[in-house]
Amino acid sequence: MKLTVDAPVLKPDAVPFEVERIREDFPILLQKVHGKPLVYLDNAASTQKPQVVIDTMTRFYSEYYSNVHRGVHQLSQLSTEAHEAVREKVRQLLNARSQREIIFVRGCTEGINLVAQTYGRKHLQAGDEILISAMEHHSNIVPWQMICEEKKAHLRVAPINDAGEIIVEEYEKLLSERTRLVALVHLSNALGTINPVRELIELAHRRGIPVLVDGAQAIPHLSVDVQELDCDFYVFSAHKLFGPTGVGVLYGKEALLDAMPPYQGGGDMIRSVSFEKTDYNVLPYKFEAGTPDIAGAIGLGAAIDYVQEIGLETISAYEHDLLTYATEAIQQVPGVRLVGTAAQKASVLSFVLAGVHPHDIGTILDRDGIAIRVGHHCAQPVMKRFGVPATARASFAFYNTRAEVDTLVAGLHKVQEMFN
Ligand code: C6P
Repeated sequence: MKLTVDAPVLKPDAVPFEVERIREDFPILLQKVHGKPLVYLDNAASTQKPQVVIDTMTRFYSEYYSNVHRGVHQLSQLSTEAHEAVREKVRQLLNARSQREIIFVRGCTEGINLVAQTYGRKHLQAGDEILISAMEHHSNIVPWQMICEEKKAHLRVAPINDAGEIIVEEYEKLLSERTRLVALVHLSNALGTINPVRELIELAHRRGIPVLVDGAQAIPHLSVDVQELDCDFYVFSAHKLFGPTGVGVLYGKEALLDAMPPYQGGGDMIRSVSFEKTDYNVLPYKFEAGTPDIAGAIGLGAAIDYVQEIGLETISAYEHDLLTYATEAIQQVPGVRLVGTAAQKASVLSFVLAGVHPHDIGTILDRDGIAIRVGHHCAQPVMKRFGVPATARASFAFYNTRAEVDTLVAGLHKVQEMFN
């Protein structure tokens, strides 16, 4: 059976997408690997950086570097302004109501841990439940297991079908009067499934249960509106959005964040400190202890500007076309089985090749300059669900081309010939 994917199509009035022009913005794409032009198809692990992000961070360090929120001197004023301007860019990107709802964290993983250790610690009691899905990344499993263990609460898991879609009726049945929070991935890194998060959130809200959405993979591919989704928390990492490593964002509804205890203690998160008592700072600073990753945040700002200039709808449409092309092309390779065949997918092609271990696929493709990820993708329960120890995963960004897909498919034919 040939799989096709349903997703957005280019609007007739959309600006034509000049991928070759776009590629010139990413210096690393000119690299050769083992003497072959780099074909970078590991974007779900991390994306490459446009020159403007690199330059913006260099300018910060060479022209106005200083700590933030602490100095009256000019450099500190400039760096504080630049840092806080990014908070506003993130607010606009997510369409959050207020900058107070935008917390800078180290990344998606820290954002989820923050919610587990503050909201979870405050609200969970013995016998309570946290509901996740069977397609979560370890980052959206382990923090909940840790807090559940501490509080003697239970982790419940909504099952997925053979295509890699959450079974909504089963999910609904698992929403109980003991459920204190639902945590779901927006776009699966291991399967490519786009979850119907709006619908899943509404089902939880009908029972008064808040929902955290793991947006690690969605943010570079889909236009996200937290007010429209009505999610209670949304997390993502800058490095998957063409920005630097070391910084990410936790969005939370103001009322929830306000009622949560702080995460870490230290500088910046306080209003006043004495040995007897500490008063905490207002949002968002209450959750930002210590010197933040200032350069990282400034780089994220440049990445957001870059992506928004192209437009997330344009990006989604281009990538949908590329994924459709790749999905059809890869199925021409004898012995390929796709893992993750949801009707709604984006940017990820996970597969196995009969008689070949995924690590061999990855190693052989690398010799031809093709970078994919092989392994469990930090989603071991997903591998177990599909009865495979690992998969090979090609993951796309808007700078990838049909010609690169052809190179991947040719590489897979070569692997197939070598092993069979
Ligand atoms: N997935 C991948 O190759 P961090 O590491 O905090 O930036 O992101 C964690 C994370 C959380 N949720 C999802 C759905 C993810 O895909 C990831 C990161 C990478 O698939 C690295 S394991």
